[in-house]
Amino acid sequence: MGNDLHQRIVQAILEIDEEETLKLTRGSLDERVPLEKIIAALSEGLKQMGLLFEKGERFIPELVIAAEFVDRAFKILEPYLAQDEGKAGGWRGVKVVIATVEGDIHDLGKNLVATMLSAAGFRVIDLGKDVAAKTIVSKAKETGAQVVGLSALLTTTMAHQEEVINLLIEEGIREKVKVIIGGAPASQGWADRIGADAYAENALDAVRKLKEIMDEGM
Ligand code: B12
Repeated sequence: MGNDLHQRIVQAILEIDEEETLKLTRGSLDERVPLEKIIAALSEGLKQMGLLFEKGERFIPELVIAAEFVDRAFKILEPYLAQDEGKAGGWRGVKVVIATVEGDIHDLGKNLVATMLSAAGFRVIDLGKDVAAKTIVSKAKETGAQVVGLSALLTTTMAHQEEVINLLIEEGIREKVKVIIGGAPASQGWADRIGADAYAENALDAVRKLKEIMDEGM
């Protein structure tokens, strides 16, 4: 994607211009801009909204509206994501329970990760947002999931990622389950500290990392 298109998408989001954002998203697809780049531009727009929000230059209702139409833009990309990754095959049967942790209602990033994992052939069980640790762990047990994916976007909720890992240990199933974490405040350092198996900074990275760790475990 030329810098220009990237910048125009970011700008459209900052101006809370749904029509322009969706038009540019479709236009990028027509121009065969790599999906990774379109996703990066849409995510960057939201990230900059977050920074303006922090500075008091944007407000919650604006954040909500922007998040909703960026979600619609992601939905436009969905069928293409499936095409992109579906060819890889081979991952069918690997079950991933994914959720945004308790107290946290941010789910756009988690949804994107779930979509990309499904497209890559993983069997994704999406528990949604604001999900308690015990629900996540009991669902992992019940479904025999080999992977648990945990999203947290707030510094106040990331501790629940650790809580889930501790509960997996308590329930005696930690060895059977790989844990991958993500979300804005998460990092490789945080993953190491809480004993997660992997950290991914975006949805593509999540697919890559999971394939890697499932390979090692096979
Ligand atoms: C959109 C948004 C919202 C929307 C969420 C809508 C929705 N359905 O998700 C709304 C308006 C509801 C919202 C609410 C709030 N928000 Co908000 N929000 C954002 C914003 C602007 C963008 C997040 C986003 O969707 N990004 C786009 C997606 C695609 O990217 P992503 O989430 O990072 O996901 C990618 C990676 O992180 C990774 N990933 C994500 N999850 C996972 C999971 C796994 C398993 C893996 C492997 C990878 C992975 O892959 C994803 C895809 O590439 C961020 C800013 C930011 N820098 O993130 C603030 C931000 C996260 N919010 C913030 C705050 C403070 C809030 C509120 C507390 C505000 C308030 N006072 O009410 C509430 C919290 C409510 C709650 N209890 O959860 C702060 C958090 C600050 C902090 N340090 O904790 C931020 C950073 C904004 C800021 N700079 O101040 N928010």
